[in-house]
Amino acid sequence: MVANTSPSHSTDSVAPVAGRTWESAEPTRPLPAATPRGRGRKFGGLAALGVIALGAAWAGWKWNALNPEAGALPIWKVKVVKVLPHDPTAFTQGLTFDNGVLFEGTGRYGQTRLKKIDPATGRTLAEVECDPRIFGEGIEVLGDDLYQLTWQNRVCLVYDKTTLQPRSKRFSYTGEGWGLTTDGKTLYMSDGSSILKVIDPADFKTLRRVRVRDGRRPIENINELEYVNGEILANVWYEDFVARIDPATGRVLGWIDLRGLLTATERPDREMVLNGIAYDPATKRLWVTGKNWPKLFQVELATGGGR
Ligand SMILES: [Ca+2]
Repeated sequence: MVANTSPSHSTDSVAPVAGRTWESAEPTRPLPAATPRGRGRKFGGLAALGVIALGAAWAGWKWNALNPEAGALPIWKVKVVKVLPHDPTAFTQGLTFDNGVLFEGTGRYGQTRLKKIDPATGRTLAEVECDPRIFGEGIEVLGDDLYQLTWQNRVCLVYDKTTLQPRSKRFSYTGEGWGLTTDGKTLYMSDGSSILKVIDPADFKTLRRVRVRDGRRPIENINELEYVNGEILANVWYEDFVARIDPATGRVLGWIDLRGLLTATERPDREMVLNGIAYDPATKRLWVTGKNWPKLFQVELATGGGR
């Protein structure tokens, strides 16, 4: 299908948010600490070393320390049940299951698409191109609607889940849109920070927020989401570990180790991150994939959660 460029679906009317909002106060994509250059004139050698050490520690804590194996929480390995083909041009931002079909939403301006996939074969059943002015993010099906977040367009588009055609209704929000899932009543949305927002699907108002924490440590860059049996599974940007989160408190209950699903040859680009989790509660099937991955995996958790 052709891209929808009709004025009724324009994203231009969404006004930018003025002022400092609660969301904008969140460190959505913090930059690493600047590398100190040269020798500071105001500091002695020891003081400069201390500043460097503190900066390095902060940067490491922020960026390199998502190391569940060094923590106290249980880690689950997975068993691959089935390997399906996945479109390597799909910059996967959302994956979900509804009524026998996998739904996938992709991102990037001019390349954002929605598709239906046969979970038995990986075959594409239907596909539409979205408005080229949006950068698609997380998707979720609730009732007859398919919700699609956008990265920085600050709008959630709503589609007919059967035809994948856009509806007239849409919602604006502040901040970025990353992942989306549902418990069947409310939506859960991530924005790249450690915050999960609980959203009323009727008006997209935020009902409450929880901060995702492993112990005392906030987990930033929460990405694609999937509600599974009272928990939320969450991709973490650039990580191959999926967090199991208590949606009531944000507490991380454990981690799922998905390292090694693709070989280094199959995954030559650092941006080919794991991003996409879908679950069918009726058959307990769980699928995962990633951005531009050539494969879609049906997996099951290995028993235990031991170390
Ligand atoms: Ca999902």
